[in-house]
Amino acid sequence: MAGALIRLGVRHVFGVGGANIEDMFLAVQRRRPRIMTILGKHEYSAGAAADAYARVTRSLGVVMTTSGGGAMNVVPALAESLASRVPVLAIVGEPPTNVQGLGAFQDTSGRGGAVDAQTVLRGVAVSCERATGAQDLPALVESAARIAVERSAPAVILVAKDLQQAPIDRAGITELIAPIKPLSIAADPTVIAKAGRALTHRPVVIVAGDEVCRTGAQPDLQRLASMLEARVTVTPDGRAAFDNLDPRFAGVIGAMGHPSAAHALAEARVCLLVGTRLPILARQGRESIFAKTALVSIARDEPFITAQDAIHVGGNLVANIRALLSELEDARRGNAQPLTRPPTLASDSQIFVEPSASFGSESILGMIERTLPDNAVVLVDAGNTGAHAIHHLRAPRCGHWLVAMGMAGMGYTFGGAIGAAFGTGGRALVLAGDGAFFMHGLDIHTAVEHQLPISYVIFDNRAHGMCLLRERLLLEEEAGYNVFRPSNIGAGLAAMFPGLASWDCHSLDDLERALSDSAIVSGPSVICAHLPDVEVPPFSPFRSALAARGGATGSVA
Ligand SMILES: Cc1ncc(C[n+]2csc(CCOP(=O)(O)OP(=O)(O)O)c2C)c(N)n1
Repeated sequence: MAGALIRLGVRHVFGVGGANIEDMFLAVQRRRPRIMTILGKHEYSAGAAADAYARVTRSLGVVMTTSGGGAMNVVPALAESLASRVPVLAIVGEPPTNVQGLGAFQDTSGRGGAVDAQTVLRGVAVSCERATGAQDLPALVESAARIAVERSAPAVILVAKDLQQAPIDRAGITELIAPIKPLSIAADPTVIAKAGRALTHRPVVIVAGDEVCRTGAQPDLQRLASMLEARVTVTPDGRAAFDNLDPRFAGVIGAMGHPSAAHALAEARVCLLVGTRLPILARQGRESIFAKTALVSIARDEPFITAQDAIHVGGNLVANIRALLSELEDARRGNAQPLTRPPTLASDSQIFVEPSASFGSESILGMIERTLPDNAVVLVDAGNTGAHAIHHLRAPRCGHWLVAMGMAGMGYTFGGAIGAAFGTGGRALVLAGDGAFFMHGLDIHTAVEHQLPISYVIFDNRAHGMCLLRERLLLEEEAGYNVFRPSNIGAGLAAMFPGLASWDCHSLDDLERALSDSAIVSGPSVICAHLPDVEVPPFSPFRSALAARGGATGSVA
């Protein structure tokens, strides 16, 4: 099985060991440095690492867990991978066959009243196979990997301990037949032609999503935007789909978005969705505009919204953008008169507001942005912190922007950063709230262990900030469970992990010093920003509630 992983091109496997998966861990570790395991502190984080590794390398992520608690802990990570369409292979151990259903330790065989891991994991994967014989195990790994990559989703194999230990006939193992690639379904040329005709109207606004980044379609999107003379907006998780400094860039669309993106959409006659299904956070507040604009979509899956005469070009994104480009080029050549009129590019002054002087999320992110390497991976966690980052921080120009929008599970960034750092070899930046840190932050230990280049910034507002604001602004009654006593996360981590560079910051001066000191740290570092208030982030439900009360933006006492 470890050999099959090597043949598949897998170099890092993430997981947590245990009695029913230890043989598999050993088999992988024996093959170092061709392949190695990275021990996570929780199976959710190991799964998130595999998920982020797959997103940044555009290849397969692998996670391994034991049965029982290990198998159950990986569920939320696979759920994120399924909802966000990320190819992950999970290899999950099971107790020896002869004791399954007979009170075996961590029994998840579904026999004798035991929990059935296959039933549970089927709900968060496109395939979940239980191995029945040792000889077929390498083939099982390869076929599950093929399903995961081709369908861009998680696949699981359950392997009993005795099968992991059984000798097999090596001569009987077949080599991997063909390299595995995502399924590439060519679009119907008549649909491409129809899309081309719809796109002759002006102005066009593009809404670009995360699939653009995941398939490396940015250069093709750039060409498409120029050809259509379109303004480009991005979804919250698709910030790296288009150069944020390009004059065509009109900002983020949806609940955490910018007025400039809403204006570009309102002005458009045609809206072209590229690599997004437009989930609710990407369309919130703009539903009525989408309903009356001609809609063309080009993405693997159909959009969640419908409009009259909407056109969907499904299948392989890059191939389909290229087909559309040549269709548009042909149409342009066939027309003596140019079909387009020059775009009127509105000023982007509404996109990026100058950071305010006070010590708040906006000014902190402004300062961080100036230190961000162009090729960094930015990982944005849930809550107010996520909303602020999505609104205020530019995506690095040739880096990655990861937001676990599938499940929006707090704490994804801590495991995710481990996978991102191994996947790219470059710097990862984690932006997370104190609540997210308390959930999964101890995977910083993994970064310390491997001296990974990860910069953690924890926004400590002593609360589950977003939930507190929901109470105050939307429920209009505070039940008193979302506020925490103060803590010193920076000092705490420095004491806990000898040698870890870590700061507690209470002002912009503190932050400036910490950022400049952290610039020379090659491994992990932590900055905990102690926010004076729970701020109201740029999140439309909160802003609307405030406006309805006639209140100002900022913080709510
Ligand atoms: C795993 C999980 N549980 C619960 C939630 C619901 N939730 C959304 S935001 C939030 C609070 C986030 O607090 P924190 O990480 O401190 O960030 P802040 O909002 O304060 O910036 C919660 C509990 C979630 N998104 N994920």
